[in-house]
Amino acid sequence: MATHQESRDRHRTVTNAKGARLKQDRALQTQQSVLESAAAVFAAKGFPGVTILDVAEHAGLTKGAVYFHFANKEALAEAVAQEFYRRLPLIVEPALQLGLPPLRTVVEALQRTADAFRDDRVIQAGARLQIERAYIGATLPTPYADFEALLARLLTQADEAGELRSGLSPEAYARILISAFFGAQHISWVQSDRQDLKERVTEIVDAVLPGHSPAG
Ligand code: LUB
Repeated sequence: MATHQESRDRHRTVTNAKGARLKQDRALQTQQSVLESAAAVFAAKGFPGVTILDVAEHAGLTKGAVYFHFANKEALAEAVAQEFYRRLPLIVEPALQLGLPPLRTVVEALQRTADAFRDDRVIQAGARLQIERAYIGATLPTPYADFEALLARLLTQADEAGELRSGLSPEAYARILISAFFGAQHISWVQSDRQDLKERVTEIVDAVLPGHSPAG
């Protein structure tokens, strides 16, 4: 059921541009809060077990308020997955600005991503929704491809700087790192709610990229 506020949002006569903008800002804030709540409950319970009522209660809204912004649970899953893929490069971006040598940049990017998997519900939900994609009647983005391409780009720079020690291609390193990262975050989720993920990622980069630290 729509609240009175939403009915007003929908049917109000626009009296001036500022008022309209404030309404729009509030609607966007509510939509964002519904998305964050959906992420929290998807991350905790998984797509099949979640109801729109769970999302509404988590957000402190009515079911109608959730339906005002998202047509159904599938639309919510799609929006959360899209936000997951919007955020991944934003998490890596600051690591690229540090002016580190290419291989150290890769390590920094993976460590920041590990922190986000530990702390960010949208990231956790995105990973869980992708493993549950067969049960979701919506089109989720293709998993792994973008992050693998991002790693391959950084590793190509490392290769050009002579930092890759073995004869493996940057693309092979990217495949190995994404496989290891994905496995580590999954096992760490199951075993410790990802509390030990950063240590696991440090182990991975030390083993796979022994040249990443000056001492290595
Ligand atoms: C990332 C997942 C989980 C890969 O890129 C993706 O599609 C990913 C989907 O389940 O982790 C590692 C960053």
